[in-house]
Amino acid sequence: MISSLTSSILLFAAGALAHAGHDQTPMIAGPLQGLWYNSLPGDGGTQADAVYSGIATFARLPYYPCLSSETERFDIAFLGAPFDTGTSYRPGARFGPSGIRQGSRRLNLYGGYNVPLGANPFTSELRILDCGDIPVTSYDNTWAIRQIERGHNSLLMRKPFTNSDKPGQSKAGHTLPVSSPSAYGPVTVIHFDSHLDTWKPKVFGGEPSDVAAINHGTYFYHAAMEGLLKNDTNIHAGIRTTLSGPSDYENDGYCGFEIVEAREIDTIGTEGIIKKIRERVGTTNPVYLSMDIDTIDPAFAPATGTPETGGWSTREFRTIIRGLEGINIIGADIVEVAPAYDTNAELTTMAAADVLYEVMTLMVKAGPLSVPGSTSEEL
Ligand SMILES: *[C@@H]1O[C@H](CO)[C@@H](O)[C@H](O)[C@H]1NC(C)=O
Ligand SMILES: [Mn+2]
Repeated sequence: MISSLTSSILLFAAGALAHAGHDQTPMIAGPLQGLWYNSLPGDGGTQADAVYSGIATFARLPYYPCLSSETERFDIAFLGAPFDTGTSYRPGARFGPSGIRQGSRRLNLYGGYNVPLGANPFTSELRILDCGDIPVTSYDNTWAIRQIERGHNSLLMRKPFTNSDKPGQSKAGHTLPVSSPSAYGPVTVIHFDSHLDTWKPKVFGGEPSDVAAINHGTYFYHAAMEGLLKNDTNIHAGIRTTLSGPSDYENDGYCGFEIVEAREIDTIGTEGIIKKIRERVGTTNPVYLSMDIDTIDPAFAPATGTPETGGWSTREFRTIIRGLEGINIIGADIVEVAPAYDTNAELTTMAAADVLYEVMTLMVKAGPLSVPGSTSEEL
């Protein structure tokens, strides 16, 4: 067989060699076990080649296009929503899901054990899938939000794989609180971002139409007005945006949020920030964790829609996320990763993947979710 000795992609037609009459080519039967050489426990159980080869799923987890079947079950699902037509500055986050998958390749290079959290999220009993992406139109934001909402609901309503009397958990887009009345009733939100995202539409240039009023700076305002957030339990952290004026902060409080400024890390450190968040959200409220990659300083994560200098390092952000252990996290997202602005070294997509790895480890350690309205425990 002819093949280049550098990286290449070949196109095969099945049976091509047989038809060409290469009788001397030895036939290899079975699943070609002899070619596989990497079978680390953290490798998703289905792949056995190098982490840099093969088709990218999140952390090389098994892929199933979950929206193609209403019955496919999981315990934790990764689901992309490639969408960037509600953005105010740099577009490009439609490539975020595929970029983060690429940035996640080496997560289980050595097996995936998370040292500071003392757990391996890849070797638990839970069924963890990459469910692919929701099909999202780039031509009509109203339709796009409907697609994202339906995609989320389809996954959220499924019975989990491990324990079928309990609801699933999903990682999805920033839009979950705005678009889906939660299966849990009003939720508590921990929002990591340099921006408030509770802006009234008029502040954020969204006055011309109802469609313009719903954008990446106003969705939490709409979520609060729709009663999707549990007032006085929500918190932003990493904030360092400029404002239209001090009234933006008043409106933010009206929307039910407390604010932790990015610069507070200089005085209270990561521990102080973790303490503030934990005190605000408690351990019993169902918590939705929404993370904008622009929480991290552009020195570490430049590829984002609205970069703001003066942010946390990737290390500091990961430490803060790990500090959320014990909080009742029911879902999480990471948004605003726009890989076209990244460095060749994939700084931003790696940072996003690593942050999700911390959240995934927290979810695995927490085990299956408790059920809203069920026999056990509070909510
Ligand atoms: C949320 O709580 C704050 C503080 O108690 C209050 O000022 C605000 O009006 C409440 N917001 C809503 C939408 O009820
Ligand atoms: Mn932001």
